[in-house]
Amino acid sequence: MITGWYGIDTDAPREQRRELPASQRRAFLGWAAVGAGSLLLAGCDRLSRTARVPRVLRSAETLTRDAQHLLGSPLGLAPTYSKADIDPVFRANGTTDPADPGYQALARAGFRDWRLRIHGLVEHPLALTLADLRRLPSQTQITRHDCVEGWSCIGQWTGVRLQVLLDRVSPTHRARYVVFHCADTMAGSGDRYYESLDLREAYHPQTLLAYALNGHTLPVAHGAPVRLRAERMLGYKMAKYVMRIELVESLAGIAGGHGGYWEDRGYAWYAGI
Ligand SMILES: Nc1nc2c(c(=O)[nH]1)N[C@H]1C(S)=C(S)[C@@H](COP(=O)(O)O)O[C@H]1N2
Ligand SMILES: [Mo]
Repeated sequence: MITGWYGIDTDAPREQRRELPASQRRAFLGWAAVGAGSLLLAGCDRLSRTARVPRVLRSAETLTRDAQHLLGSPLGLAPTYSKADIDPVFRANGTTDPADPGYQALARAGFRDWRLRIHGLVEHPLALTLADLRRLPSQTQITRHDCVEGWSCIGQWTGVRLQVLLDRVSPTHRARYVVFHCADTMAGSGDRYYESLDLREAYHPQTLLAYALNGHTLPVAHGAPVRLRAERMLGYKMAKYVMRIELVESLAGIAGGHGGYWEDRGYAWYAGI
């Protein structure tokens, strides 16, 4: 386990962490182009600036995103914390026990039969077991989760960088978004939870598919067997119970067309904090 690169623990071989594949290089150039100015943001209460205003107008949302891209440091890393900062109990929110019978059967069998499908606009579609994921280079990070409802929790997440998986499937040049399809249907609507990121956020070095929380197998309440961690985003972006990942050119054809279960109900798609 090597500590310190990006302030993150990782056991990825050094050469893997240094060399940017072409796909990531594209996203990286975006960060590198923006440069200095991050100090301006230091010390602000990030949560109170954004978290209480979920219903951002779509135009204002674009403005927020562009401003953050301009002000962000080249890598735009979310803050990381020490072990002493970890909250003893990580609050669970939204679905905490999916009712879907297929999911429940998978959970009863310890997710042995679960397969993570990665498909859509990719050269090499994949289906991975949990054991496959655990064999890939892992990354551990202690971060703060900010829910739009106004609470936060600090926890330690371990998983595989989404970047590692994307490099294996090779998104085609048409792919622009990564969609996460979840196992749970939401009370009331009966619609399935889903979320999406653009490639820039998907290739971000802190974006993980996490299978452990605070050193333990991810509990069902927090999204077993894997959940997304997109550390620069609000909590609702971090899809739990991920069943398949789809690369698409446009979000228009999926569910309500706004890129996520809550987005289809008026929340901002770009939920950067
Ligand atoms: N599949 C799924 N993912 C989800 C949700 C959900 O209801 N279903 N809730 C979201 C919200 S609003 C938050 S704050 C976080 C909560 O994650 P936690 O239960 O680990 O705290 O998950 C997000 N991801
Ligand atoms: Mo949330």
